[in-house]
Amino acid sequence: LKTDTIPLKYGAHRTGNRTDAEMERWRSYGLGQFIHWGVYAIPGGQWAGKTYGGAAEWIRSWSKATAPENWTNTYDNFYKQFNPTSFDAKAWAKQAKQMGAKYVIFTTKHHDGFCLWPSKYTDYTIKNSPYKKDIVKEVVDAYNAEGIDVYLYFSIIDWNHKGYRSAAPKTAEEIASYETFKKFTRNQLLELLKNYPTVKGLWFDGSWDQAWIKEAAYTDELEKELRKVHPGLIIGSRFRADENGKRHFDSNGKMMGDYEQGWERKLPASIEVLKGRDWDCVMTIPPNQWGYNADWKSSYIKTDDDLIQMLLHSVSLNGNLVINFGPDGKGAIRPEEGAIAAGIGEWMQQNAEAIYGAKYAGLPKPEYGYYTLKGNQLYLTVFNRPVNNQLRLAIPQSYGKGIQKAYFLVGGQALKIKKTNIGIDRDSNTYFDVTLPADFKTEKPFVVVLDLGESN
Ligand code: JFZ
Repeated sequence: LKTDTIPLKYGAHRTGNRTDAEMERWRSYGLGQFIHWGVYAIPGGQWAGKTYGGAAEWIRSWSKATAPENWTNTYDNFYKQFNPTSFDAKAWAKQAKQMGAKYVIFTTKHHDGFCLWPSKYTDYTIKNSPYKKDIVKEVVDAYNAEGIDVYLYFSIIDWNHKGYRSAAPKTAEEIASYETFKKFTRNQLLELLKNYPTVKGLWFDGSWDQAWIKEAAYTDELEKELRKVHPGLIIGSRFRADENGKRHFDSNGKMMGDYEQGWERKLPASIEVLKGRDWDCVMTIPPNQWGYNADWKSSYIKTDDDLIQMLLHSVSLNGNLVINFGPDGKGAIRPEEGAIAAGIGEWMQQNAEAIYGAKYAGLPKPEYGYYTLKGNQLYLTVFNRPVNNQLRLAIPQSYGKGIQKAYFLVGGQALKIKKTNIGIDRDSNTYFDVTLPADFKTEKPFVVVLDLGESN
């Protein structure tokens, strides 16, 4: 047994993965939806004829050199025109359900500090916008009604709070001021859990500030408190640092939180790098835009096939893929995003069996696509169809009884299997040739079910 070498007061609260029902449920999701929405959707990446170069939800931090005059002040008054007349939480939830999402992560408060719920602890909330109504509640209720689990995104960065700072406080005055921010943050988090008791977890962001990193005792205590008031709560590794300033993983290399939250717009190359940890990947549709950006033409927009491939990549390595949507200032999800959701949904309606509850198969990645495993069923989702229509699958002799039956997931048509001795004995493999019918035509990735028979 390996023991911790560095004594820590505020390190990981646990060794290894959680084993409770809530976390098991999280593991079975496969696909999720992220929504970034706030007053940044009003400028949508541009203002007064000028275009901001970065991610649209960061536009408030536009550099003075290129921003319109008096920009921060303009931004901080956008809430007075936040009146999303097209917003329909039920329509969003229906669309997410149709796409096949099992959970949603929703921005309650991004870095600008604007709260989409009527927080008691600040005036900078939806309550003081023309819209007035509690958007977080509408979202939680609508998604829950569709059977979709809700996770609340919460930014530690808060550009609107007077006590917020990025650098560690030094003077007594600074320390006192930061104390007000710490109290405020705790109050808001407890308020969210109290107001929306059905939420399954909190998704933290902006926890990289030196001021926050230095607060190991406070954040350790706060995490414990949040878990206590909301049993089963799921929190990723992007919340706090240990007393040595280590984030995600403590000074002994143990993960702080329930799953690895570092897979942002990137995917692990292999199962090895994950070391058995739970993880999910949050993915934008453009290269790096989370909030609504009016200009979708000047960057590559991922297709539904790109995203389905990322989904298979994730699930085949025991992770979930979370696809981000950025509704506009009126609350509408842009038609292009709607089409992508529909495209993924169409595929999921036929093939989700290979996704939900499916896991890493314990085999090397096949050149044709991705394996996922559930019980005795090995699923091969094919993205690269061989020109000779022979899927040659190398199955190690240690891997159960080998392939007993093969058939298309859609339609159930049986496929011919032949054991093929190709005269090389790499890893003691048995080679199975599964024949695809020559007249089988598809423009989409397709799933071949490989039945491994009853396990002994
Ligand atoms: C953060 C935010 O700044 C951004 O606006 C968005 O909300 C996104 C989901 O989260 O951006 C990050 C956070 C972490 C990394 C990169 C961008 N990271 O760990 O590489």
